[in-house]
Amino acid sequence: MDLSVIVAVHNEVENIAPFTAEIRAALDGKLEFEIVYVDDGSTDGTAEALVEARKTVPELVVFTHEKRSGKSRALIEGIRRARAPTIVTMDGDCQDNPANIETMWAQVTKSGQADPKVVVCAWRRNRRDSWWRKFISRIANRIRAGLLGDKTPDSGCGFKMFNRDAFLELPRFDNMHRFLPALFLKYGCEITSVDVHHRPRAGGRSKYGTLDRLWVSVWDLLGVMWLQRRTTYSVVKEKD
Ligand SMILES: Nc1nc2c(ncn2[C@@H]2O[C@H](COP(=O)(O)OP(=O)(O)O)[C@@H](O)[C@H]2O)c(=O)[nH]1
Ligand SMILES: [Mg+2]
Repeated sequence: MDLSVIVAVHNEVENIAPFTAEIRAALDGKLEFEIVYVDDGSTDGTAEALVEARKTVPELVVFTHEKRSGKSRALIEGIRRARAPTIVTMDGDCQDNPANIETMWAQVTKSGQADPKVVVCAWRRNRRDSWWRKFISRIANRIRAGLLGDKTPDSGCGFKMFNRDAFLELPRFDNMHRFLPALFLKYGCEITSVDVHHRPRAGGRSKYGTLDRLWVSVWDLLGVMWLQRRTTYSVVKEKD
């Protein structure tokens, strides 16, 4: 298998059928893949919709959390259970376009095969959210880039491709998904961003209040700055 697509969702019932079908259509015949959904304690019938979608999307694997545990935890559990060496994470609200997976795959496999050190981040230049959401997110991205040196213009974007083992080396904590470029860099990976197509939310509602997200991010930022200073990474070679 080449690629595991990981989608963490909370209350996205309307988006399950269209998005799983769209991912399948984008990859079918091009790559060997699976689509791993982690339903994070949804209360709107998301889990049932996923079971239903499995009838027409045989590559779909579904996990559920009994209790809502947050997006990072859901992504971690999905990635841990993924079967392919390369992972792509996507939001489950149909805003990310599965057609862009190919562009990211081309970056990761530039050397002829999937490079475990390459991390590809999506860059939503034409982001289709409210001006307020875009404004707050631009500030958050700039602060992260300035304080962490994460070399990523859209670090908060949930659409990213990377090596599974490289991810499982990283320290794990709630909200880590917003800091992946900074963490990967510290662990010897190389980061690139590619332009992607972004779309308005197809159905359902956004799960985050903007100001509480910003506030939580300040706290997390301090933690990641500490982690950066306390992380040493070295390449180990066995002597002949
Ligand atoms: N697993 C999990 N996923 C979540 C949670 N909150 C949001 N998500 C998912 O994260 C993705 C992006 O969320 P969204 O509300 O659209 O955020 P926005 O795009 O920044 O407005 C969607 O797939 C959501 O279902 C959560 O608590 N747990
Ligand atoms: Mg969204």
